[in-house]
Amino acid sequence: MEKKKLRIGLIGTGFMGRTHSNGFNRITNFFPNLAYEPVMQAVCSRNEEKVKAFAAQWGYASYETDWRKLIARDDIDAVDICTPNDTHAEIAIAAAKAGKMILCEKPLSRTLAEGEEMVREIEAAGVKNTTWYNYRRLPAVTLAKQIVDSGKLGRIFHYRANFLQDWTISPDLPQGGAGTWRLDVEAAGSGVTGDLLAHCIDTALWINGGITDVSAMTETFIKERVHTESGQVQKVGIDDACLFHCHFDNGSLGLFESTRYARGHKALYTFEINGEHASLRWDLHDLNRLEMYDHADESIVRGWKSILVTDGDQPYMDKWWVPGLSIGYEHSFVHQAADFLKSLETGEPCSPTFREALQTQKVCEAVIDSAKQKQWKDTNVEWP
Ligand code: 4PW
Repeated sequence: MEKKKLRIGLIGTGFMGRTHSNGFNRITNFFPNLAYEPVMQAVCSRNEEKVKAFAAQWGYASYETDWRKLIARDDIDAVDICTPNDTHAEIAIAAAKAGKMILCEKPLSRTLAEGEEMVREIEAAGVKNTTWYNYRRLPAVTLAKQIVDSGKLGRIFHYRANFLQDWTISPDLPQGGAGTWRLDVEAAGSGVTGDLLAHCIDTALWINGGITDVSAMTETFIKERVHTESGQVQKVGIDDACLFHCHFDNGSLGLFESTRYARGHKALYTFEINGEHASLRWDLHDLNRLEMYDHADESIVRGWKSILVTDGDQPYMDKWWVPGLSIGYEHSFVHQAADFLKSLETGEPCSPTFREALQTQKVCEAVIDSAKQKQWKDTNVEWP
């Protein structure tokens, strides 16, 4: 059967441009039953020499140096936004007005107001949309969701998550520009809250449901940095570290921590869920393993068991190798791209939609406000 084509226009050729391109490139070989196939139609970035090389390396048929031109093209069906956060709203809204489907890198936006405008415009245009919260699509994380949904844990009491890094400890690191835009509040919107905790919040909402209110503290350890473009010393506006606790709709308590100042940790994302009958825990550094403690086990063998998620009947694993052989970080993007194509076939939304990603923005904004005002804040999350 001849496949229908989804012609992709990718904007941004940084780290995320590579992960998404790799995702699209691998779909057809590993998900052969999908009715749609991605076509690497065009890639866009301001630097012509770089974008030309990127197009050749990743198999794009053409390139642009102005995103408006890419959006105006008739031969693009879906726009994939991999640019810094300060450009998401403008590009997404223009793409929606041009009738394109949109895939947007996380976080959806810098602020809640920006995200709300995006959701309004995208929903008014009626275009298909999704936000890349890739960690959901790691097989062990999806398995954790399936186990919680099955009711095996019973009533949930606790959800805790960490996302720890150490790459910004040096005061000599500049803010702004390629590579360090995440340190510039103008470009990023926030620090670890939007960049790292947003992942933890997205996974938590998906697995454990709505978050009602939060109490947070943030810290900016390095107060001034040189701006890459102006060369001037500027005040640092981002949160270097953030800790918050919260209530979930289901009555459980949440505890979240993120920092870029945990020496020795590069990208340590972990979560643990404690229920009445069982607990689960997961660690990105051992991403195919899900640990589970089941109180229903016979007492003499009761303990934490380690599930290596590689069997064909576990999530996504019928697509890859044979039981016992692992996949990695990059496959979470392959899975999200494949799920997006599948959603074109079924007509179902591809979660997290912009509206779902907006709920994560609500939590992020409440966290930042709570830390600033030293007060508990309601999130007004609507979940599901
Ligand atoms: O989205 C996050 C990034 O901005 C990532 O998952 C890890 O932390 C890797 O880079 C940053």
